[in-house]
Amino acid sequence: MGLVLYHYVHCPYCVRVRMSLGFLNLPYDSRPLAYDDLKTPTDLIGVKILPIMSFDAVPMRESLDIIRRLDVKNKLQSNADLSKAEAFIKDVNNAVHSLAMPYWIQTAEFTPSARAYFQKQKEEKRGPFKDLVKKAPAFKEELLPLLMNLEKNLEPFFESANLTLKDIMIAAHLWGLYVVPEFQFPDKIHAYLQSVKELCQFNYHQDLWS
Ligand SMILES: N[C@@H](CCC(=O)N[C@@H](CS)C(=O)NCC(=O)O)C(=O)O
Repeated sequence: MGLVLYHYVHCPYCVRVRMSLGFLNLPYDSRPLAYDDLKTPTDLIGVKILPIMSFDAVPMRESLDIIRRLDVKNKLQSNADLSKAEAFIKDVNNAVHSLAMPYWIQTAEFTPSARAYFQKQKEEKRGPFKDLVKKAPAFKEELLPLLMNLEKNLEPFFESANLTLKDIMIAAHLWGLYVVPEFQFPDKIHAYLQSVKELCQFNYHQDLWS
């Protein structure tokens, strides 16, 4: 099957698809898009939202639907109840994004025009990035108990001896924090994220340096 993935490097929903492709060992054509490229996604699916996976030239959106379609042998248990992973993501989402956004735009993914576009869009919702950076200690404090609680559920994967889609969802959402200066994951969470990374053959920025 011809697989083409359109994605933003920083986007956790896109990262979960890339991690799943790596875990399932599926070759694909990787197309990282600039954040201010409105035309490519709109031409494909009528709206600007990524990830988009093209299956033999037929485009599909929604990360979990894409992953379920890829996981034909259910190696990721992608049809299981994902509500606990969803709940964790909902809890960490604001702090993760508020911490990471000001630094995501400094990475190689962003051209000057994409950076300006992203900042304008996101500041409308979250306020000036410079204020988010000032509030970083509060966001870190908000995350700590959530990460401590996650630690308790690692066996060594999320409530499981084996990696499942829940781990990919959780790891993809936390991954962006690695770009935040002076943010440190608790040791056990860092080890967990690294083992998910290894099993998924995942490399955050590889597409930009190839
Ligand atoms: N429910 C969607 C969510 C995808 C999503 O929110 N993507 C964001 C990027 S992280 C997006 O493309 N938003 C439109 C934009 O940023 O312009 C999925 O799971 O695929």
